[in-house]
Amino acid sequence: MPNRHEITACILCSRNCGLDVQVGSDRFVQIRGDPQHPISEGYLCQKAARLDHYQNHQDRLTQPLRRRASGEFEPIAWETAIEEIAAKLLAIRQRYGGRAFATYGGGGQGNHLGGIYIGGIRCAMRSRFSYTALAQEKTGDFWVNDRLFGRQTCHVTEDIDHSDYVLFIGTNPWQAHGIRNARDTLRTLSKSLSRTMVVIDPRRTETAALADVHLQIRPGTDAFLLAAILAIWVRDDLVNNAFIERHTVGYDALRRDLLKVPIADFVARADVPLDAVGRVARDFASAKSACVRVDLGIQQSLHSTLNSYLEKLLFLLTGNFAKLGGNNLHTLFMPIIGHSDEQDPENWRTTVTGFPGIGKFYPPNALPEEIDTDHPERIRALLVDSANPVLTGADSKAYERAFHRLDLLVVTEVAMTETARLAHYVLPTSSQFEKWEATFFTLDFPKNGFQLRHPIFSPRGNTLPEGEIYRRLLVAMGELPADLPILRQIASLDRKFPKLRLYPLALGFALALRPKLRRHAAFVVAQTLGRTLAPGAEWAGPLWAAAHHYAKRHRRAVRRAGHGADGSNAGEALFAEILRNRSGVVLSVHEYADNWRFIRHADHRIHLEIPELLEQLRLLALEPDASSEFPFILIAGDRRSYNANTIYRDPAWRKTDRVGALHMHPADATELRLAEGRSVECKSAHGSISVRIAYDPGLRRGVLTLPHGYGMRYGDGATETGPAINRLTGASHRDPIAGTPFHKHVPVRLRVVQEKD
Ligand SMILES: Nc1nc2c(c(=O)[nH]1)N[C@H]1C(S)=C(S)[C@@H](COP(=O)(O)OP(=O)(O)OC[C@H]3O[C@@H](n4cnc5c(=O)[nH]c(N)nc54)[C@H](O)[C@@H]3O)O[C@H]1N2
Ligand SMILES: Nc1nc2c(c(=O)[nH]1)N[C@H]1C(S)=C(S)[C@@H](COP(=O)(O)OP(=O)(O)OC[C@H]3O[C@@H](n4cnc5c(=O)[nH]c(N)nc54)[C@H](O)[C@@H]3O)O[C@H]1N2
Ligand code: SF4
Ligand SMILES: [Mo]
Repeated sequence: MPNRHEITACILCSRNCGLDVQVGSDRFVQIRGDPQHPISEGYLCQKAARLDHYQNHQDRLTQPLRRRASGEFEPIAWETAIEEIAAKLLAIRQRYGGRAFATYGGGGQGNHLGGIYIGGIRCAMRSRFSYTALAQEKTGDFWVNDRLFGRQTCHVTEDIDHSDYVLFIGTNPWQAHGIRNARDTLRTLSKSLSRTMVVIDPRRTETAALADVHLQIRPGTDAFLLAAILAIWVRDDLVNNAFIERHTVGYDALRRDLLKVPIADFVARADVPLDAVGRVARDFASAKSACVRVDLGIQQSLHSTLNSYLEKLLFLLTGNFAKLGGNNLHTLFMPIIGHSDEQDPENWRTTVTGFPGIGKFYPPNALPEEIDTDHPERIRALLVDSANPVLTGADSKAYERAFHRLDLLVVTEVAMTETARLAHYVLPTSSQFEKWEATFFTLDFPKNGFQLRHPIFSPRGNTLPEGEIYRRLLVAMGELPADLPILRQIASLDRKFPKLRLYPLALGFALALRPKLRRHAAFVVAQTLGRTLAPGAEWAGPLWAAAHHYAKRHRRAVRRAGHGADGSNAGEALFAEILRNRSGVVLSVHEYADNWRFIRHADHRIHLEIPELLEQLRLLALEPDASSEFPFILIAGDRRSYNANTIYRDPAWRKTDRVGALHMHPADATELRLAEGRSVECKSAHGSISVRIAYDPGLRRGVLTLPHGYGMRYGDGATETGPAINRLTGASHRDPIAGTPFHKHVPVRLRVVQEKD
C-alpha cells in the first residue's frame, strides 16, 4: 500500500500540537508540524518525531486478558471478559455499595474521549470516587481558584506572547512545554530587549539560561520568597490600589498578614539575594504588563496549595489580570475540571484519609491507604484507564501491596504496563491513532481552539475504543439498553433534514421519561446522534451537545470565531466545523473583559482573603528549618529531552540519556569522590534504587534530580528502563488540603555500590 498523508496531533503533552504525517499501513513514515493547526501553527518538539514508538512496540495489547491464579494471563473473548467483569461489579455494588468502587484515570495527555464514558461505570456503581493524576498536581490550584474566583473550574492561563514581564516559577517550559510553542516563545521573549524574563528554579534549567534574571532558590521555599515579594509591595505601596478597590474584596485582611512578613528573614530562608528580590518586586509591579506561569516545581513541593495562592496574588495585587499580557481565565469546551462544593454532603470524603473531592477528583496519594485497610468501607474494586499508578503514584510498593488486596482490578490500556500486570482483567483498547480522539485541554485565551482527531490506522487485533468497552459493560450490568432505535432514527432524520431539529426535543423527552437513561446521557447521544456521523465516530457524538452548550454560553466569542456569524445556529455551525476541519478549529475569540463574566462569585469580584491559607502563611514564620538525616534533596521527576510520562515504553525511543541519570553538582560529587557514570544507591525513607551519576553544574549544591517517566519494565517485563523514582517517594509526604505529593522535595542519601563489571 502506498504511503498516505494524514492530519492528526501529538499525544505526548497538554499542548497537543497539530501534526501533518505520512503513514504506511500501520506505521508512521514522516512526522511534521501542521501549519493549519489553529494554535500550534506548525510547531512541534523533538519528542513528537518518535511517535511510532507509541504506535508500534512489544508491549501493545491486542486481546482481552484474564489473570490465572498462577499469575499468568490467558487470552479470553470479549464476551467472557464483559460478562465476568459485569457480574463481579454488580456483586461488589450489592454487597458493599458504591464506596467500595473507584476509577483511576480516564484520559491522559492525548485521549479524553474515553474519559467521558468511564464516568458511566462510576455512575452504575453509585460511586463518586474518581482518582486521577490531576489530583497529584493541580487540585491545590483548583481549590484556590474556587476561593478567589468562585468556582474550581475557573482556571488561569497566561498571556506570555504579549507580556512585558514574565515570571516562571517552578517550571521548565523549554523541556516540559505547557505554554504555546514553548521554544519559539521563550526564544522570542529572551531576545527582546524591552521585555523581561525571570525564572525561579533551584536548577539553571534550559529556560533559566535564557532568562534575564534567575533566582536559584533553595528547594521547597517558594512560599517564603513569594510572601516576601508580596510583603515588599504592601510595605512600599507598590500594589495597584485602583484595581484592588474596583475588582476585589478582602484585601485588608490579606494586607494585615503581609505586613507582618519578616521580609529579609524569608528571603534568607529561600537563599536568594535580597537586592535581586527587591528589583524583581519593583520591576514586576511597575511593568506595563506582567504575568506568572507556574507548574510542578511549586505544585509538587512543600506548601503546594499555599504556593498556588501566593503565586496568584502576584498578578492580582498588581492588577495584571483580565488584560493583554497578564493572567486571564479561560473557557473549557468540555468540563475536564468539575466543581466539588466544600459544603455539599454529596461531596464524598475519602473513607480513611478524609480528603474531599476537589474538581471532582480524589488524590492518588490517598488511594493505597483507602484500599489497604480493614475499614469495612474500604475500596475493593478499581477500574484503571490510561494511567500507570504503580509507576507514577507516590510509593510504588504501597501501590503494589494495595492492588494485591483488591477483589477486582480492571485495567483498560493500549500496553501491558506495570499496573496492568497486577490486574485481574486487562482490556485492550485501540491506540489513539486507531480511533476518534480528542483532548479537552482547551486552555488558551483570548483565542481558544479544539481538534477532533480522525483515526489514521486500523484498530490493532481485537482492540476496541473505550466508549464501546464501557457501553458493553453497562449493557451487561443492565444499566443501558442494547439499542435505542427510535431516537437513532430521529437523529438520522435530523441529519438529512437539518431544519427539522426533532432530535434535541426527542432526546429531552427520552431523558425526562427515563431517569436511568439520564445517568448515561453521553452514551445515549453517542448511540443515537453519534451513529449518524462517519463510521466509528459515534463516540464523538457528545461533542454535539458540548458545541451547543459552549455556543450558548460564549455566544459572542463563538460568533467572533466565525461560527454562525451568518446568523445560523452557532452551536450547529461549530459542531459542523469540528467534524469538517481535521486540523482543528478556533472555538472562540474572547475579549479581556470577558474575565469578569467568567468569575463565578455573585459580585463578580475576586475574593482575596482565604483564611485557611492566611493561617498557613502566619505559621511559615514559625516553621523550623528542616533538618534531616538525609543530606540531599532529590527533585524526583524532572522533564528532560527524552521523557514523556510513561507513554513511550520502548527505551529505543530515547536518543540520549538512556539510563535516566542522577544529576548532581560536580562539587558535591567530588566531595563524595563520585565520578561521572558511577553507579550509586539512592536511598530515601521509603526505599532505594540504583542510579548512575551525571554532572550538572547548573544545580544548586545539595540538590539532585532524577527524570520522571522511566522505570518501565519493557517487553514482558524483561528490560528495566532506568530509575523507578516512585520507589523513593512517600504517600504521606503531601499537602494537607489537596493531598498533592511533594515529589520535588524528597530527602535522600547516596551510597556507593560495587560496580558489577
Ligand atoms: N519532556 C517532557 N515534557 C512533559 C512531560 C514529560 O514527561 N516529559 N510531562 C508533562 C506533564 S504531565 C506535566 S505536569 C508537565 C510538568 O512540567 P514542569 O512542571 O515544567 O516540569 P518539571 O521538570 O517536572 O518541573 C519544573 C521545574 O521545577 C523545578 N523545581 C523543583 N523544585 C522546585 C522548588 O522547590 N521551587 C521551584 N521554584 N522550582 C522547583 C525543577 O528544577 C524543574 O525545572 O510537563 C509536561 N511535559
Ligand atoms: N515522582 C514523580 N512522580 C510523578 C511525577 C513526577 O514529576 N515525579 N509526575 C506526575 C504527573 S504530573 C503526571 S501527569 C503523572 C502521569 O502518570 P499517569 O497518570 O500514570 O499517566 P501516563 O504516564 O501519562 O500514562 C498513560 C498511560 O496511558 C496509556 N495509554 C496511552 N494511550 C491510551 C489510550 O488511548 N487508551 C488507554 N486506555 N490508555 C492509553 C499508556 O500506555 C500509559 O500506560 O505522573 C506523575 N508522577
Ligand atoms: S510540545 Fe508537546 S504536544 Fe507539542 S510536539 Fe512536543 S510533546 Fe508533542
Ligand atoms: Mo502532569
